[in-house]
Amino acid sequence: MAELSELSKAILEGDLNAAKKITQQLLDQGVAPGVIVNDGLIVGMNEVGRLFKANEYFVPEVLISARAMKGAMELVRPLLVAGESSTMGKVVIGTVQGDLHDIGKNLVGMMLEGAGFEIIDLQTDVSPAKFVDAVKEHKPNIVAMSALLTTTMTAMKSTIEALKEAGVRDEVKVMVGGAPVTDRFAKEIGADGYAPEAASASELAKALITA
Ligand code: B1M
Repeated sequence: MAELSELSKAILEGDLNAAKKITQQLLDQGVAPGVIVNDGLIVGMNEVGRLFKANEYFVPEVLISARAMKGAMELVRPLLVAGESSTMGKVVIGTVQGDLHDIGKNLVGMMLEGAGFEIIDLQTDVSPAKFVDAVKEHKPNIVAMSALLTTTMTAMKSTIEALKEAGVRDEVKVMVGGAPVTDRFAKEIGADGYAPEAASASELAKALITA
């Protein structure tokens, strides 16, 4: 029997093959995809973050762990997104300018997709102008921004300002999230909503489009 703790360990050790194998075993054992993500993958990645902060891990180790996490997430993805099939609405999602962290953003995208939203993923390091262009081109219901750095979360404000300047701010709801982002910060910058993690991001998106 595979254990969630073994999966966390595989992420911590950046062992892609083990991470994929254990994830598949857990799925075969009937462990829910959400439990695999929250109690296995994210637990491992949080430990990576702790070691990184303590200068015990460096960027290469973190990248290898991130690669293992992504590989495992690809196995969970089809199950997370196999939810409602009807289109709830369209979401343009991206990690803000200057920020290359995409694991949380991808997870949020998967949860939204699973909740029935169509996702247009602008990937990482997305400039305010690129968000504006995507809103004009795709006419989404929601713009979803992720930031993992205290130095890049300010780009969320610049993006909202750019949406205003382009005259499209009132055409979309803006939701924000990521480790350094708070509800208070979201209110300060004029976002419509903040979610602390991926599951509540999906609930927030549903609430925003019915508001
Ligand atoms: Co970086 N990094 N990193 N990193 N990294 C953090 C964020 C950090 C906290 C590590 C630390 O010091 N403990 C720190 C930030 C400190 C700060 O700003 N206060 C940091 C730093 C400093 C850096 C660099 C500057 C390091 C350097 O080069 N010296 C550099 C910056 C590069 C850049 O972006 N310009 C850097 C680089 C990297 C890697 C490239 C090596 C790699 C990213 C790989 C990748 O994403 N493809 C990396 C990683 C992996 C991390 C940690 C270890 C893990 C992040 C992660 O994926 N977590 C991270 C430490 C940590 O968070 N524990 C760290 C798992 C993920 C599922 O969680 O992304 O928080 P998270 O997403 C959650 C929620 O936040 C929320 O839902 C998700 C699921 O529950 N959420 C949303 C996220 N977006 C949302 C959007 C929403 C709603 C909810 O609505 C739209």
